[in-house]
Amino acid sequence: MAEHKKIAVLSAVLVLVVSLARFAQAGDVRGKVKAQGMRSPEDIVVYIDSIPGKTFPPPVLHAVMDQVRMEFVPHVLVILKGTSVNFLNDDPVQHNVYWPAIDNDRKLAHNMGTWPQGIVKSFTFDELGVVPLLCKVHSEMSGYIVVVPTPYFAVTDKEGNYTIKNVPPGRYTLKTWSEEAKPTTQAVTVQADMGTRAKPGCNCVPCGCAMRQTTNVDLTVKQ
Ligand SMILES: [Cu+2]
Repeated sequence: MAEHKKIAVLSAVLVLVVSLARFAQAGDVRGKVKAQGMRSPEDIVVYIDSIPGKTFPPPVLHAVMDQVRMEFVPHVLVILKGTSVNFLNDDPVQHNVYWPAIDNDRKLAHNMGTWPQGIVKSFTFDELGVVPLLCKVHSEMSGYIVVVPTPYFAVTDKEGNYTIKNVPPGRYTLKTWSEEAKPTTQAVTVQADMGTRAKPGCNCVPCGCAMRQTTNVDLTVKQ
């Protein structure tokens, strides 16, 4: 083959590969978590476990854990490792924030201090695991921060529904964490969708909705 023809063929292949990569877009992983023997399927963390060879820069925006009406809000906050959390106090009384351990490691215990309404204190979570939040002023208060290794996570709603958005095609390990149930693990494959699910009436350039697909994974957790 003449040199210029080879170059032309290679260029065509390259254009095709680039276009395919553009079409193999991320999809959503969603489903329902059944909570056996538990009061509620709410506040269960569902996340994709560490992906070999992949690291994720933490978000610039801080996550927020509020204290309002004598409760940690949200009750369960899930974040990517390295994320900073702003701790707020929205009550007219002083609150404290401390954790006695991270993933049962007492060396990672920390006391953020006690402060009045309107003050914000930040902490960056560089260790993976479950951070049980407590308040030294109000012993009945409790909340959780769950630090996970990927940005692909969700927390279930009251009915146990969850949606993990924008997961690139690949094979992953889906994990759950909940205050009451034992952790579970489940393999999941997110397939590249080449545009076979166009919505009726959708002009898919440039909206791209046809490339989006949903992988359904229902889970069961037990105490
Ligand atoms: Cu308090």
